[in-house]
Amino acid sequence: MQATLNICLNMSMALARENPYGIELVEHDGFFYQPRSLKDVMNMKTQFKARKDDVFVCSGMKTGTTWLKAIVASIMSESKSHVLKEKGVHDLVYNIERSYISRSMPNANTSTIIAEMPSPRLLSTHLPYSALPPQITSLGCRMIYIARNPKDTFVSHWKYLPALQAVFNTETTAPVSREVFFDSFCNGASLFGPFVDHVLSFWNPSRRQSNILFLTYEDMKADSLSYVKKISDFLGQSSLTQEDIRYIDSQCSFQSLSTLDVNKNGKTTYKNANVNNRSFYRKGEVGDWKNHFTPEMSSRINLVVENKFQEAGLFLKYEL
Ligand code: PAP
Repeated sequence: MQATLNICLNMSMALARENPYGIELVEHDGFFYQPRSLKDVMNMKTQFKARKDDVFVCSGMKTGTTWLKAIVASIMSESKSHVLKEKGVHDLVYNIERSYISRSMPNANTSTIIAEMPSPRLLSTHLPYSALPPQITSLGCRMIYIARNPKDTFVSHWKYLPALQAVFNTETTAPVSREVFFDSFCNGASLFGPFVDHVLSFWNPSRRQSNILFLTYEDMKADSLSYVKKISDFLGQSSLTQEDIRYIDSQCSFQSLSTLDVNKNGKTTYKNANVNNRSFYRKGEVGDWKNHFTPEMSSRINLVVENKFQEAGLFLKYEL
């Protein structure tokens, strides 16, 4: 088994290349990973032991993960949103594909910590559906997926790139131009991309499986209160009062989260000690792409997404 894994990794590494995207990427089973993460992903895929009552926050990069994690953590916590004041949300809802807490703590193994968590565990992943450990799907664990207008996702991703380069300790320090990064993004070569395929990897099963709740950032921004209620029902927390729902909604707003001391001054430990929590809070708006896109960029993304989403019956409510 280990020999097969090594051969696979060696073959994949051979395909790795320094991407204009600014970090090294490698393609595996139709999706792009950072080579070092791919090793974590493949190990985790065979070793992860799911529990039926696990809850997963699922997303591509920069689509609203932080917000959704805050809502899920608040709903599932007895103290409601109080936990948000103590830790950054990425330390409340652990990502399963990273095998260690941080490079400065190589012995703090995420898989051990996750294995010892009490149930129900709140976990997260940026992996596409097809790359999830098979037990997660066979046990029917609850998954909440958040999709976002690819144009705003692109802008958020581009702005986050320096932090991402720090996470991966990349050798590439040269700034990446917006045009080059955009080209790479549209061609599908972005972390956990192609972004369209990532969205569809969850959208398609969500149409037939009640254990997957498919949400969009734009719908949530338009009526966050209803979505907090919807998420709490999905998580079986129907006993929350209207007052609880209102409180959680307000505590998880961009304004509220981004001004908490832990998010202004704290660091996320599970990723890398270099990641400031504030890097997860930039603008938190719908439509910021209009401040950054040329008409050509807008048309190009429309071409990439429109047909594929419509063919899949996915009609997202955002401006193309
Ligand atoms: P990740 O992939 O690194 O986990 P993720 O949380 O998915 O990032 O996305 C970050 C985006 O969510 C940022 O968008 P922006 O760059 O367009 O501003 C961030 O500001 C936004 N965000 C974070 N918290 C909230 C929130 N409470 N409400 C709305 N948007 C939020």
